[in-house]
Amino acid sequence: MGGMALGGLAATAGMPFWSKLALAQGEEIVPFTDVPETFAAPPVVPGGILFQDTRNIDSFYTPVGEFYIVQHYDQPEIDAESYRLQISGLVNRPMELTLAELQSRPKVEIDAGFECGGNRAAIFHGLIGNARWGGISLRELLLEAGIQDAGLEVVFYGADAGTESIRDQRVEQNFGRSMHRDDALLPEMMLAWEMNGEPLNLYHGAPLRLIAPGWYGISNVKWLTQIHVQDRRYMGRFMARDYVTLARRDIGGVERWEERSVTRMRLKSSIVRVTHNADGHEIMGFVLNDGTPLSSVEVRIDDGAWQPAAIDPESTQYSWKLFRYAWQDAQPGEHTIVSRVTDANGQVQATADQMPEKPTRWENYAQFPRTVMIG
Ligand SMILES: Nc1nc2c(c(=O)[nH]1)N[C@H]1C(S)=C(S)[C@@H](COP(=O)(O)O)O[C@H]1N2
Ligand SMILES: [Mo]
Repeated sequence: MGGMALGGLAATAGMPFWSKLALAQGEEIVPFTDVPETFAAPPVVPGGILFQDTRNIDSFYTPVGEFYIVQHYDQPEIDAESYRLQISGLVNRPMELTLAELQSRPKVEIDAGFECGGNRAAIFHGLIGNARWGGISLRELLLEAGIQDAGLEVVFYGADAGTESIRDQRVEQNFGRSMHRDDALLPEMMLAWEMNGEPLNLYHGAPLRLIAPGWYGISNVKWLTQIHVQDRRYMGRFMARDYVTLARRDIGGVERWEERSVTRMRLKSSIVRVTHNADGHEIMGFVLNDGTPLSSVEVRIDDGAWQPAAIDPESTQYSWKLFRYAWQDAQPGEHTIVSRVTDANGQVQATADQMPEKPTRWENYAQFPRTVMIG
């Protein structure tokens, strides 16, 4: 599975690992007692936000119609025929490319899962999805354009715009995000026009978006129309003011309030569903992180010991990793269940108590205890 170290994880033989995910006959979902009975994911509506009902996750690739949707301005409808991607700034060969010209370059495909940096417990972490993206290498395009040595920052602008205020000045501004050139030149960064084998739809950024594998959703600029290379930091709202995590951290031995742009995903797992059939109970969940190999995912029931869960072997470096755990001899009554993931660097998913003091809503990666009722 994509070079991941998975020491200690149970292997499964026979049936494809996730063939059990879709409910088999006689299998039922065990109700979480922490989910209100009225809780339901909203329908897809133009301009709206969509989150997944994570209890329904039953496939490695999230169906396009269930993949969460977030944007901060409108959803611009771009005519694919007249579409141009502009590459400007500190490049030797500025370019304006049609979709056909982009698509004539060597195609790359990558599995990438991501979550909104504002994902949260109140919606059971439903701002997540995992898809197979098809497009071209950003690195190859930047090299073709001749990115100059002085070009330290690569800015990605979307076609969507809104009014922004800075002090008392109000201006019309496009959505924008940026990356240091070293990040933009990473081989996994891509410009995608395809999602799960289908042309990108309006909601997910048609005709072209940035896919930054291992980064929070915010970095994956939809409706991409311009890539601009400059010699200094880009200070737009979504880099410098919004999606900025304020957290109390040790900065070289001094405790300070650090303000950091939301970029790479932090190590996180969560249980999303419990099922029951003739063989017993099964707990499942997902892991998202920055692509660092994992060493284990574990599940704990009530005050029991941490038990290893099995990771879907379909997982790849930047995909989400679904996991499952066979819960033997579940006793009737209410139980608290929680998961934690450990990466190959020995980093362990934090408990809520171990999280830094973090008054902003971004980056909710703490262990997430759930409660279920066994009948
Ligand atoms: N152009 C543009 N791209 C954007 C946004 C946006 O508002 N405008 N929102 C970002 C945020 S906050 C998230 S979480 C992801 C969501 O991508 P999705 O809707 O395809 O799931 O898109 C990102 N890309
Ligand atoms: Mo987001």
